[in-house]
Amino acid sequence: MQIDQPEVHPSPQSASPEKHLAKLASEQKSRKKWLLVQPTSNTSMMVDSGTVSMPLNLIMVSTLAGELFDVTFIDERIGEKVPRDLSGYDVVAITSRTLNASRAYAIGDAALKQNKTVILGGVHPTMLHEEAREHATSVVYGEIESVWTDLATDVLLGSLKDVYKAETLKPMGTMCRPDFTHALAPKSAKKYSALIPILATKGCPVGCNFCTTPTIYGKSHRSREIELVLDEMRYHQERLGKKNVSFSFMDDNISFKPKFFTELLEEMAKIGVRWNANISMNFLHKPEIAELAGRSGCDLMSIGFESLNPETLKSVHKGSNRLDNYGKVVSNLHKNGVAIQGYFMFGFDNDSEESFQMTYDFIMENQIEFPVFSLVTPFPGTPYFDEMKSRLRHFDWDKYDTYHYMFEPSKMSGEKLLENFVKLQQEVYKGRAIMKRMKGKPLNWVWFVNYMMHRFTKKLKPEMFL
Ligand code: B12
Ligand code: SF4
Repeated sequence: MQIDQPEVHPSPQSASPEKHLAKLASEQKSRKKWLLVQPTSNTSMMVDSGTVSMPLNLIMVSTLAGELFDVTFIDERIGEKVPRDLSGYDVVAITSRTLNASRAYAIGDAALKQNKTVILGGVHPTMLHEEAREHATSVVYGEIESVWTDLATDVLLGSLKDVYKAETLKPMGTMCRPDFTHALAPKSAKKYSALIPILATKGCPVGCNFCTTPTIYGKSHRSREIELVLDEMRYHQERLGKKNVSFSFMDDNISFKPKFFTELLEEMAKIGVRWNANISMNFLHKPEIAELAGRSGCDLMSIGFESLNPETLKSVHKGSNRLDNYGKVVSNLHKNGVAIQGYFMFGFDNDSEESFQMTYDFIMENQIEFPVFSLVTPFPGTPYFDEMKSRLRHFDWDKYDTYHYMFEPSKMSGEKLLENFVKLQQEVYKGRAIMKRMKGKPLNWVWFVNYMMHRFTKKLKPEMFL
């Protein structure tokens, strides 16, 4: 299928597309009704259970849609239900990643049957827009902000294209500040984590071959003006009546541009917020960066160590990870009171049974507070998926949650992989191992996470990952 490029609609001669949209919107007899849905997944693992984070992706959709249309926001992960009868809505807009794509498609199909306009967006529909289009009227490729004027205009004109893909990405400074009103309206919103999602940058040019970000946003790395990020933080401080509000950066790689990152942190240090972020290790081995992170209120950094095997790091093009820096990164952050959520992946061709022991030793020696283990999952649309497609055991999207066995690695049988995968998790979350890793750490929610993981990992069995 050809991807339609956004076209400029016939409009009053001199009117810009934005003015044309404003005019059409003001001519609506009554505001169209949009139902926005965050579907849940069928995964049995701890992905959509417990406290979930506020979905910034759908919040950005509701921020834009809410300006022109009436919006109802449903997040199935916090127990809200999509009504069977959709007669109260004109448009059903659904966000989807791979692990919840089958549920997103079921909602899309049900809405199409009731003659609703269905819009699918998010990582999975972006990567597989032809597949997604079978369950929707239109698919949005990538971020909504860059196609919104065309999409909203077409909704108002009642003539939608198959796919909306921006020719150019908008500068982040022109994007609206997220409006949480719709997401926080239902009573069940109290089930969301208290961390406020925020974005300072988008994109990541590192180019790991298993990641969708370089495919969607290419080599671009955009950032907001620092003052806009601080403004948003101050807004939440005022709204909540306290200084130490905790923010969770949703950026792909917030530290990619060191100058921007350090300037942002220097300013954040002045306003007294707390924060955590996903981060790549590119310059975290420098003591002054760790000092600045601690001083600016960082509680936790989520770091993709991915593997202790240099061959594996090379094979996935994770150029930002240098094994000889791993220990330095951890000790620098710890010295400054920053806890570490360390991500480790298994199942690569270069992995052997030894890889598990090496990872265990690294975690224990370095007292990683919150280790997270996953099985390598080639996601559709990534170079890794193309490379591995013929070896994949299934294309059941429900199992693309990074906790399912995807292919047999070349140096180990599938049974050995899963056996060791379960054993490692149980070992690092044993009572004694927790005490050793957490020795001297402040009594806070990280202890609680360890306790939950202790209970969860005890029940794990290799067959649960099949
Ligand atoms: C921060 C983050 C997290 C956070 C927060 C997740 C959350 N609640 O949103 C945490 C750490 C909790 C997390 C968990 C997981 N994550 Co994550 N995460 C990300 C990351 C880095 C940023 C997501 C984000 O919020 N970006 C900011 C928002 C504003 O941008 P956006 O999501 O791209 O949304 C825009 C567009 O997609 C579009 N859009 C989105 N939805 C819709 C809907 C409509 C109708 C329209 C029109 C447009 C539209 O407009 C949005 C606004 O610009 C992405 C990478 C990425 N760039 O997507 C990975 C990513 C989404 N995660 C990924 C994975 C695998 C996971 C986990 C399965 C990991 C795990 N095993 O636990 C879980 C799954 C959680 C879940 N239930 O979905 C994968 C998903 C791959 C895939 N094909 O599905 C990604 C893409 C990273 C990768 N490997 O490539 N994640
Ligand atoms: S460093 Fe992280 S965000 Fe960047 S390409 Fe690699 S996995 Fe994706």
